[in-house]
Amino acid sequence: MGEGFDGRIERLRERMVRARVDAFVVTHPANIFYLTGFSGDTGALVVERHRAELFTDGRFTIQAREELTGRVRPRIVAGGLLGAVGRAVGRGKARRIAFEATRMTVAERCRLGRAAGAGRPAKAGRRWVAAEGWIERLRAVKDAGEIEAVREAARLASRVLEEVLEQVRPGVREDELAAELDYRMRRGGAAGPAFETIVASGARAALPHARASSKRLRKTELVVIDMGAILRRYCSDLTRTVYLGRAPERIRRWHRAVQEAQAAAVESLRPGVRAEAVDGAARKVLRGFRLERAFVHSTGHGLGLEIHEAPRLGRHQPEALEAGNIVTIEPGVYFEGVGGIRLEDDFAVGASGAERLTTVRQGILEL
Ligand SMILES: [Mn+2]
Repeated sequence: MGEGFDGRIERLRERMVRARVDAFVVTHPANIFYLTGFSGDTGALVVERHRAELFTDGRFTIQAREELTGRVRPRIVAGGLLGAVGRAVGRGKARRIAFEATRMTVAERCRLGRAAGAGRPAKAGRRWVAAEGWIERLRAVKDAGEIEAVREAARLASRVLEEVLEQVRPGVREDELAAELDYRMRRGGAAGPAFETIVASGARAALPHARASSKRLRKTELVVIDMGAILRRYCSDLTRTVYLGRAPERIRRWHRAVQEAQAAAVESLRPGVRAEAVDGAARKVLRGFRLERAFVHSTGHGLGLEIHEAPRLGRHQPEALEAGNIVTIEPGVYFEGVGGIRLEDDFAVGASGAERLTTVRQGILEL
């Protein structure tokens, strides 16, 4: 895939050099996969300036040998993983050792520090550096293989939603539809849904993160369907809102507002634009409809190996977008006791604009 795993580790090393860090203990599974290709759920990667080792246990001996195609060496340990990692870095020459501060519990951090210092006087000058987002920032810029993987995941989710729209009618339960969506995604090759599939109807559609319930759909209700697939390890994320019947003018206006807000945000997508400006573009349109108070979340988020990752398209996000970012654009409006409307598609940011990866039809869906 693209530059390959060793190239990704080299870019992490450039970041380590800038921070004068000698070793980096990587514990977040998605980050370990991104840097090495190892997909086991138990592992710790130690990246030093001139070598990288993946610590895991005996259950993963074969898998590590098969998946580590780059220069990363597997190291099979018995007993506590972080203890072994701590002892190894404690024996080495590394003075400044970074760890993933947002991915480790306080107890794990203590275990690591104790093991590094065990049996010897505290090494003069050793410092633990709390790194935040170093690898996540690399992951935000996708290579061609990653973009293709998300494109396929987006196409699969889109096709499945189009198929299941035929079953969206009064009388069917929310959780039946969610199960049907999940089943068809798996039949289509997905490892599973990228998150718990949302089917929220009637007043429940006002809850942006509602869980599919046993409620049955009824005529003249809004139904928000938010779903995504994990395919070849990459996620997609897609939302459409259905109206059961012929939508009254008020609903049409809300839908038009959300669709125009989405279009304005998509129009603004290009390298160099600030993430908060993309959010602002959607918000401005909704303000024009006097609906800004009904928009209770941010405009979108990056997606890739995880369903929510950098960059975040919300308020107070000054960082600039880059070619290779993949983001959702998903404005919505929500009215307590009435329902809600959200539209969400996935986009790859390219040099001259955005490519839409999701392929479901747009416009108001009256079923
Ligand atoms: Mn989303």
